[in-house]
Parts: sequence; structure tokens; C-alpha cells
Amino acid sequence: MHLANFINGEFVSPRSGAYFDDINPATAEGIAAIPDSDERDVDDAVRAARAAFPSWSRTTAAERSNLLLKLADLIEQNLDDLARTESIDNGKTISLAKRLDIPRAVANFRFFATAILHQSSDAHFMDVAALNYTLRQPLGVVGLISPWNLPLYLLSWKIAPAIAAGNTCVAKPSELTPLTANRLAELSIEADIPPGVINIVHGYGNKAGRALTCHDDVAAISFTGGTVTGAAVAANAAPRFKKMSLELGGKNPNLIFADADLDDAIATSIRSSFWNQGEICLCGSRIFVERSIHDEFVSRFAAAAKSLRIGDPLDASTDVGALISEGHLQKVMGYTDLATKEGGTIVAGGHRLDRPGYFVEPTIITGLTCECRVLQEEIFGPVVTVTPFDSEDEALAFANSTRYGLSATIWTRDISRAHRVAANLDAGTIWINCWLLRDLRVPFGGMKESGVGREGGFESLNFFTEAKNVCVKI
Ligand code: TXE
Repeated sequence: MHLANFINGEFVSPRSGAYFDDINPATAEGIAAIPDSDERDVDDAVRAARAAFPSWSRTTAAERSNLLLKLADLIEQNLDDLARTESIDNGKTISLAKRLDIPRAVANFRFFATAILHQSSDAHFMDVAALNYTLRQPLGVVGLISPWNLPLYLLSWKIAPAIAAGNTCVAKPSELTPLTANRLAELSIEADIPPGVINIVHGYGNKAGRALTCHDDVAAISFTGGTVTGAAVAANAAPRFKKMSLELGGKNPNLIFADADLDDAIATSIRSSFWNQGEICLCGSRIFVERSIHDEFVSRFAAAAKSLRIGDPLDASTDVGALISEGHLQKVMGYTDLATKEGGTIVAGGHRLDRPGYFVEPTIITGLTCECRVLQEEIFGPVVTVTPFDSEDEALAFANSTRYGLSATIWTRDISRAHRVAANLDAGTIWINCWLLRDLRVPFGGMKESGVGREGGFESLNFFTEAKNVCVKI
């Protein structure tokens, strides 16, 4: 199947006429041909978005809301088909695609379709009898760049608020997972979203993605991806004074105190460690356990990890699917090799499956210290470390010992300690006795090298609008 770019409501071939393979990670076989787009395709898409902006930005919030709600309904009606497509494209289990990825895409469109009806802005009276009011208006054409790990979920996280706020957009999905973006384009036609409002250009990041970040008529860039790539995006967008939101990598701590509900902590840590093969930026890849329960935790956690079913992502009973690519698998296996060199002990997993596709066992490593590269660098695979701590202060020092600050999890029944520790963690999102409970109304984003800016809730609508202050003498 040859995919096409979606520009001005039509599917068009890349200007280059060139394509490259989309690979099914579970079989290592080609499943589609992806347009190898370049700056010409991006310019065509930006022109279409510019042409559509005047009329789209003049629609009422209610009109935009209705169209986004229609698109949300269409995604929901096609949930099973989209989940299967996502599983084939990404290697994730179909069960996770059905329970997380696609339902969250529906929720994203529904949330911003209704949030736009309730966006408020400020007004301030001055003593000298003047009124100031904040006027929020759409930015124009915005560039949306998304990663491969939660393809439709994170693409919808950007498209929904961008167009709800009255912008038109050019989206560049990851070249590793183009299929559900393609389906979204098809559904947007069925939802009667006007041509040029949503444009999708496929292709490599350093070509099509880069062209989007450098285009003079793109007012803002919303990027989700790796920290290194985020720096490249910023280097191109900042000198052109584009508004930017960067959601980047993580190396998230999972702190388990001796008074925790250990059954719940273990069951949830299996999910926060190995869901989506550990390819969720919010995964808790560094587990720190109070020393008195460390050995019990390791024994029970390793047993639970070994009982996970790895294999065909399309089998409803599979717990762990395939990593996204051979290159990513090699990167992940490189860290398990490094772990033993750094003095660690692999207590579960550590092997590639002897079968087609990119499968790695859920892997647990003990005996490493915070200075080790395995505890400093983002692996983004089914590999976690378990390290003991002896005090709350030491737990905090360990947790905050990386360049990242995306999310963190705390397990304790001591409510004062939970809030005290949360206040001292370098993380943009902190869960206490839970993980991945997401309220779309709250700001989302990372600290330090995990990101710049916040999206989520009205933060997203504020990001995708310009705030003017108008002062009028009364
Ligand atoms: O990122 P990449 P990936 C992080 C996750 C991991 C990474 C995995 O932690 O580090 O993302 O996703 C495009 N100019 N998060 O490997 O390579 C590229 O084509 C413009 C954090 O996909 O950074 C793709 O579409 N674009 C996040 C996108 O950038 C460029 C949640 C991301 O690619 C480009 C999910 C360039 N020079 C994953 N180079 C969070 N914090 O929420 C590449 N791209």
C-alpha cells in the first residue's frame, strides 16, 4: 500500500515521487510505502493551511466543537480497526491499543471540543477608569510533530486543541508509525472538517520534520519526542521566533517505601515498567525500594515479570509486544549488556526472543548505583533497575539525580510523607499510590531536559492562542 500526504483535503503523492518502507515490528516485514516528503510537500501543506485559516478561524467555537465531536465519534466507531492498525504499525499489543491508545484519542478530541466552549479570559479595571481585557486569538498555521510510541494518541493530543482554538495545522507523524495518522485523515473527511484545516505530511524527521520547523509561515511548533531531537527542533524554531512546546524524554523514578501497599505497588509497577514494551515516556524505569523490603520486592516483582506473555501483538492474551525497530532493539539490548559491565545483576529477562520481529524479554536489573549510565540515560524499552534506599532524603537524592524531570511515582501510606516527597521531586507529573491516571484538565509536561512548556487542558488552548491585552479608557 502506498500512503500519500493529506493536503487541502486530498491525498497527494510526494513531490519527490520517492517512498520508503513502513515495517511491521512483530514480523520485520514491509506493510506500506511511506512518502519521502521534503520541503516542497511541507510548503504545499502550509499553503493549504494558510488558505483555510481565515474561514476556519472565523467559525464559532460551537461549530468547531461539533466537528471535533463528530471526528471523536468516528474514531470511536472505528476503534477495533484503528487498534489493529496501531498494533501492526507499532508492535504494541492490540489489548493496550484498545484500552489506552485509541480511547485516549477519542477522549482528546472530545475534551478539547468541549473545553473550547468554556475557555475564559481575564479583564482588569484600573483606578484611572480604564478597562484591560485579554483577547485570545488563534495563531494561524501550526506545526505538530509526534513520536512513534503512542501514534494516534499523541497526534490527537496536538491536533485537537490546535484546531479547536481556530488554527489550521500541518502534522508530521513519526515515519515509523504513519498508518493511524493516515486513517485519521480519512476520518476527518467523513467528519466534514474543511479542506486545509488538517494537513498531514509523512516523511523523515530531519527532512520533512525539519522543513516544518523552519517554515516562515508556521507560527508555532508542538513537538513530542526525544530530548536530543527536541534540541534540534528548538535550534531551528527559536531563531525564527516560533512559539514552542517540547515534550521530551524521561527517566522516571518509582519510589516504594516500606509502608506501601506492596501488592498494589508490585502490580502497578509491572504496568509502569513494561506497558507498551516500556516505550511510554512516563514509564517508571528507575525503581527505588526502601531497603527493609528490597529483597521481597525484587523476588515478587521478578516473578511477576517472568509470568508476562511475550509474543504476537495481535493475540488478545499477549502482555508484551515488539519494540518499534531493529535499531531501537539494538539500543535497548546495548543497555542490558552495559548493565552487567557496570556491575549489575540481571534478575529477570535480558534476552532477545529467537523469532522474527523485535522482541525483548521484560528485564530487571539490580545492584547498580545512580551514577551508572543505565540509571542516567533513557532506554525507552522493557528494562528497569531496582535500587535500595535507606532514608527519605536518600530516596529524593536518587530520584533527582538525572537530567530529566518528566514524572515520578510514590508508594507510601504516610500521607504527610507523600506530599512532602512530591513537593521535593523534580518532575512535572507525580502520582501517589497510582500511575498514569490522567486528568486532561491539568498541565502536562516535563522539567529540566524533559521538556519546555505545558500542554493539557486550558494550557493547550492557551498555547495555541495569542493573548493580546487591550486597554480602553472609560
Ligand atoms: O522520538 P524522535 P521518537 C520521547 C521518548 C523517546 C522518544 C521516542 O521518551 O525519547 O520520544 O520517540 C521527528 N526536526 N517521548 O524516537 O526521534 C520524527 O520524525 C523536526 C516523550 O519518535 O525524537 C518524529 O516524528 N522533527 C514524550 C518526531 O520528531 C524531527 C512522549 C519524534 O522523533 C527531527 C512520547 C528534526 N530534526 C515520547 N528529527 C513526552 N514527554 O510526553 C526527528 N523528528
